[in-house]
Amino acid sequence: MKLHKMLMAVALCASTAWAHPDLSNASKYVTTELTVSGAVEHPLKLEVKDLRQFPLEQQDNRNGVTLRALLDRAKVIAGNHNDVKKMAIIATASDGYAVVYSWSEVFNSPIGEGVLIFFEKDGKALADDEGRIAMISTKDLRTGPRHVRWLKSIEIKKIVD
Ligand SMILES: Nc1nc2c(c(=O)[nH]1)N[C@H]1C(S)=C(S)[C@@H](COP(=O)(O)O)O[C@H]1N2
Ligand SMILES: [Mo]
Repeated sequence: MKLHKMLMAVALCASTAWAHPDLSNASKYVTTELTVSGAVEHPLKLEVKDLRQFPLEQQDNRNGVTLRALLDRAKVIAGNHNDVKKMAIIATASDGYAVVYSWSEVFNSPIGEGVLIFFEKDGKALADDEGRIAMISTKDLRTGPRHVRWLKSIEIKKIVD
């Protein structure tokens, strides 16, 4: 194999490994607490027992709370009327995986209704491959990419001046 082809093969393997969750080490990534921080009036630190205090939402076989409900509680800080439209919501997992939503997507599009932070599947606590707290956007065309296992934090950030 020529060198550049070999390097390309190595790069491809590496990116594939990064794209897929490292399920063989799942137990070391398990999270039990979720923080909500950034541009909010009330930063939150929530364990599953705290998440249960929110209105429970069931979608398919998952039980949890909507991202909307959490952000309503945390109260996004908007200096002026147009600030929210410049905001991103970043959900990060303990293995470094992260996905982004826009404020408008969550609060002013049908996608928002399906963005679920969940802690039960089929009535049972999440297993180590997701647990104990995870997130999914059930209305995405492909739900794999924004299925965040081992959810650790949600940060709200104004990303445009
Ligand atoms: N924490 C974490 N979650 C993750 C990933 C990851 O690397 N780390 N990979 C994502 C990707 S790219 C896909 S396709 C799905 C694969 O699993 P699923 O199809 O069961 O959702 O997990 C997603 N969730
Ligand atoms: Mo993926």
